[in-house]
Amino acid sequence: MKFILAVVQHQDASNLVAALTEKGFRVTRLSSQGGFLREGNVTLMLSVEDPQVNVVIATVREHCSTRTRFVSPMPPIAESGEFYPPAPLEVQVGGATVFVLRAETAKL
Ligand code: 2BA
Repeated sequence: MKFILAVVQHQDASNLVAALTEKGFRVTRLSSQGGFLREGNVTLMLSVEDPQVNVVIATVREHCSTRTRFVSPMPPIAESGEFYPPAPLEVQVGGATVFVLRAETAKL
């Protein structure tokens, strides 16, 4: 048994959950937020048998795209009368960040 946590982008989450559910997986969807961009993302939790891990990962790969985001760094403290706007920083987000952990399931 494995426990899978997949951090995905909002834009991909609904299609991914639908695809996983169609394949018979039970999924829990949590609203989460990335520490770096401070933007909302979605964390999916699944508990699956070992041979199913690759099926889940393939489904995630199929539905999650890489996207480019631009982050504006804080401007430096300007000297009097001078202003140098910092160049936006380009960041690649996704497709997905997936963690696979050994697990035991107990349903109470
Ligand atoms: P964020 O923390 O908001 O990160 C968004 C994207 O910013 C990351 O995309 C990565 O490209 C970049 N990034 C993150 N930290 C950085 C840093 N210190 N310096 C430069 N660039 C940085 P992804 O790697 O695709 O991650 C997407 C989201 O997945 C993350 O959102 C976070 O919520 C989660 N995540 C990624 N790696 C994780 C990890 N090791 N542990 C827990 N959550 C993780």
